Amino acid sequence: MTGSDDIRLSEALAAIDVAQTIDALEAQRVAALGKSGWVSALLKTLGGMTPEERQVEGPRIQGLRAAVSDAIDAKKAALEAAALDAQLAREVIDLTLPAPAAPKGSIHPVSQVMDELAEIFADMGFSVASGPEIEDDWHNFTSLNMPESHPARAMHDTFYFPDEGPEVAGAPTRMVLRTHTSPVQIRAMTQQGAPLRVIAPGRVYRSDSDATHTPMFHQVEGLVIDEGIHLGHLKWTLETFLKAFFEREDIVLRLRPSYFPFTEPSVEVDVGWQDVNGRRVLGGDGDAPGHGWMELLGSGMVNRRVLEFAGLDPDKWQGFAFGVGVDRLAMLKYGMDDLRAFFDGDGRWLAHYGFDPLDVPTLSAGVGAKA
Ligand code: 2U9
Repeated sequence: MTGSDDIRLSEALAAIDVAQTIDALEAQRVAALGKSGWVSALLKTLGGMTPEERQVEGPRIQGLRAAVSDAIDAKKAALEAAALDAQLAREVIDLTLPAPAAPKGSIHPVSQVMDELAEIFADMGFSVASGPEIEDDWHNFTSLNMPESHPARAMHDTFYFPDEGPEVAGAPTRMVLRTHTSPVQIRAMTQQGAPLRVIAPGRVYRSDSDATHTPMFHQVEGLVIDEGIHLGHLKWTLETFLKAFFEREDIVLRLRPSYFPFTEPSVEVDVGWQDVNGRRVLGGDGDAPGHGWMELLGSGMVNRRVLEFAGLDPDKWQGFAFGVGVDRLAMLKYGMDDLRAFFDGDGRWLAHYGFDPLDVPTLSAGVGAKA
């Protein structure tokens, strides 16, 4: 008995040793340790033995079982390691090959210009503020010196929400889609106080639609509040901003008196342009022959009443503010001629006018590096 079992064991171990696959190994496990396997059959004989016989045969048969089982485990580990080695050898990556073409998105010119503006104004100590696009009447109009009956309200072509909104500043207020980003600066003044330097870029809404107007467009407004602020600070800031943005030193500004309810005095800002091969290019003195002026920005000294609405003492604090259309800035700088294409989501337009996502605007590298 013992001798023939030893032969079967060495045969089984030899078969396990030469097994080349997990399936072949499994066949060996079933032949020895499966329900009808020869080791299982030996284990079943233990029940019919005397205690004395069992004391001898028990450890011997268990030894056979352990020898087969250990050999199978060791061979299985070796086969799996060999399979992994083979897979790793197969899947080796050739780093000298060019990267495969991947689908690539692009940065919309509006986002690009907003990033450029944030970079330019950060360099002058401004932070970027944001606020809700659904505004209450008080923040969008009243606090900006446009009471209920003010004609400027009608000029804003406002989208009103039908229901009455919450109480603001002690009176019920209607909700609107903000018509400008000015309420963002009102909130910045009430929350942060003075001194203050912020720009507020974002979407604004007016019920107006033609070739040069879309119901949603983008603005950036800027606000500086400090002691002793005057129009000279305003002019220097806008000049510095426009020179950095258009990447030309010969930007010339012309300030014209104007009217906005939130600024007093108010000035409209024109930029000089010159004719280069039939195209208007910004730069140069607009009064020279072949040159002209283009209206670009609105601005002014913050109205005393607006400072009071925001909780600041107008005898201590003064400020200037300005506003400009971001879409217009993008068109002027990057040469698009139809505003409506900005919002069509046309992949070909985006591929042509979009920017490389990895090309982040920095002042040191030039804010408008084109993809
Ligand atoms: C506060 C006080 C004053 C922001 C200003 C303008 C003038 C202006 C237009 C430019 C083109 C809007 O996009 S546009 O149609 N904006 O002319 N904006 S002053 O004045 C402020 C803002 C906030 C607290």
